[in-house]
Amino acid sequence: MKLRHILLSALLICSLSAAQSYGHLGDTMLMFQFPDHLVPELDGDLSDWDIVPDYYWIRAENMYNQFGAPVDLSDFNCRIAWGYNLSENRAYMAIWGYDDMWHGTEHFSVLVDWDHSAPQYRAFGEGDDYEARWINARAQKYDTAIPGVNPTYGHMQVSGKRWVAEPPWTEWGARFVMGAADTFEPAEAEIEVAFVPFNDVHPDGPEESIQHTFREGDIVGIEVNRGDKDEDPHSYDDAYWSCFGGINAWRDADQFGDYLLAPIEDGLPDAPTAVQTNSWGHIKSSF
Ligand SMILES: [Ca+2]
Ligand SMILES: [Ca+2]
Ligand SMILES: [Ca+2]
Ligand SMILES: [Ca+2]
Repeated sequence: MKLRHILLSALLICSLSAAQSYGHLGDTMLMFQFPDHLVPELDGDLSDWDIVPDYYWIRAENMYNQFGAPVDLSDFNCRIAWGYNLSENRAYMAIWGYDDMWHGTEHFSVLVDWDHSAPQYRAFGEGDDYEARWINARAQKYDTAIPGVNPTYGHMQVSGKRWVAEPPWTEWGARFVMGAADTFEPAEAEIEVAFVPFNDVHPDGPEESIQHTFREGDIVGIEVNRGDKDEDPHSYDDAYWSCFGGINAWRDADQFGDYLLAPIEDGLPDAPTAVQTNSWGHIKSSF
């Protein structure tokens, strides 16, 4: 009994110190709970996100620029929301974005740590074998680029763990509402992605990996970054926008923000709109 007491005390101290060292940044945001009949269709049309209240969205004017340029919504503008569905155990993300000069090397980096566990998840400096096993394993960096004038440019990828960015583990739809990538002209786009959450992504595939299970009230770690390079495709110039402003979030998951998995909102519609007839259930049945 005494030993058990000592072990429990040690466990509590460990978990408390882990919570302190892995604590995330900024105010806790909410992740919208989609009821089964309102899960969004992944078609790059965000009208099915109109039911998500304002306070779920992060907007460009509240984002952080790591290179110091002031907010100028005519230079870069966006809004980002997250949701989840318990039956499908999927996370959903919506991005609306505008850039006055959108070209082929600009993409959104979507960083997730579902069990809030990983201080470092990439670029370990421990050799190729270690990197192959652990890069993007305990947290993930998804890079999302919409097909542009050059259609081969569009992609959804996770470095070193290609399978997890492919269906059925990641599904996405995106479209340019105005303009196109690669043109260096003004463009406006909408992106929707659904993620199967993992706590450990193994290089050999889903059978060797560990899925995460969403529960209402849990907290997950998330960051979204988007560099605005404008004239110079090789440089971020003076703008690298992020939702929470953590330095090196591309490598360190303790630099993410927190999202709380919210309960279902009151007053949602009883039935989906016509546009939502082709959602996850249909997509999944094809695998
Ligand atoms: Ca949609
Ligand atoms: Ca710009
Ligand atoms: Ca994790
Ligand atoms: Ca740009």
